[in-house]
Amino acid sequence: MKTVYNHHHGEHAATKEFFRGRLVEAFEVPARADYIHAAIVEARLGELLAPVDHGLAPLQRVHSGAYLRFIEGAHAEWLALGGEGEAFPAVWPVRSLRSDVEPQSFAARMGLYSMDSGTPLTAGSWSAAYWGAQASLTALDLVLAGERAAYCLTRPPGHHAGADFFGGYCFINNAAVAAQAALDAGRERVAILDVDYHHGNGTQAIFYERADVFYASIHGDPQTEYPFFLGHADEHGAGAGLGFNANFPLPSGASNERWFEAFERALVQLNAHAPELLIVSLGVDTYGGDPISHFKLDEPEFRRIGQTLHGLQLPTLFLQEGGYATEAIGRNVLAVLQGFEELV
Ligand code: OKP
Ligand code: ZN
Repeated sequence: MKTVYNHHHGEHAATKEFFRGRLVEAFEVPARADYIHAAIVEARLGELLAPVDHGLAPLQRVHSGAYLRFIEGAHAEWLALGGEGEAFPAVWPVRSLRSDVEPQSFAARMGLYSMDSGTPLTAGSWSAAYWGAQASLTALDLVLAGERAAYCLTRPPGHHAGADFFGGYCFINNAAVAAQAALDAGRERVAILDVDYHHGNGTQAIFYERADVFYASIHGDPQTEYPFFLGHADEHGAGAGLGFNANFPLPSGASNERWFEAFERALVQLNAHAPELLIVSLGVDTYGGDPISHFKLDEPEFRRIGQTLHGLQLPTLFLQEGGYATEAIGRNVLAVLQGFEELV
């Protein structure tokens, strides 16, 4: 399997993030992608390619122009105001406040365009996220040209980013950008399967009222797990999209048996939609040793995920999302990809 590697990922290098009201060492760090890169090279998974620049247009198909312009210039604005290091939002237009008028204040716009304070915005965030989307599009091109599968190795992740907000370490929703690009290239039915520990609220929201993209996610129950405010089992889609969204929340600490039970149920629904393309939001923070998540998967389970996905017989695009047990992340991702390729 070929990998498209976002060689700009290291430009997004936060040192700190907010956690329980305190600044702590960042979890979403460049070493994550470096470990995956090393594992892929060592295992000779396949060729590594650089992203081809597809420009802003495919990002604008998913994200608002105002949001993209803000993110691109935000860190420079922060510096011009005398800010140092990472910028964080601290005020949000929640219920009863207006989000239809864009204030002039930088602090206000940080809140308008975000969902949490846990996502440090750094000098290189835009570049890393932009090239991550380009890497996703380049990997999609491989699959559209006939490759059975491709892997996009990128960070920061994407699935929490909405049409006009960042959050959950995410700025550009790579899965949504790729799905929309596949539709724009003539595919009619795309499925996104999100196996990250966290619900992909951004991806769900972007396609919630649409019948051309089916979204299914297996994740920690939002009653106790981030992103808390979306990802419940009763969210089935709306309007034309009714029946095109399927959530499988599991309690924190759920056994592997329960995880695979939910996975199989998600695949039954996915197959029923007869997608022409499968996009996998591949988070491996479901690993038992993950520092911020609470499932128990390990290498054999990751290999089984890959094998099972291979059995769907669909052109498949793997996009990297979460996974914060840095030293184990390469091994875990490789297990999925090798399981898919049945190099076992
Ligand atoms: C991104 B992805 C831990 C608090 C949780 C948000 C988690 C975002 C996960 N410091 N912060 O879905 O892996
Ligand atoms: Zn996650």
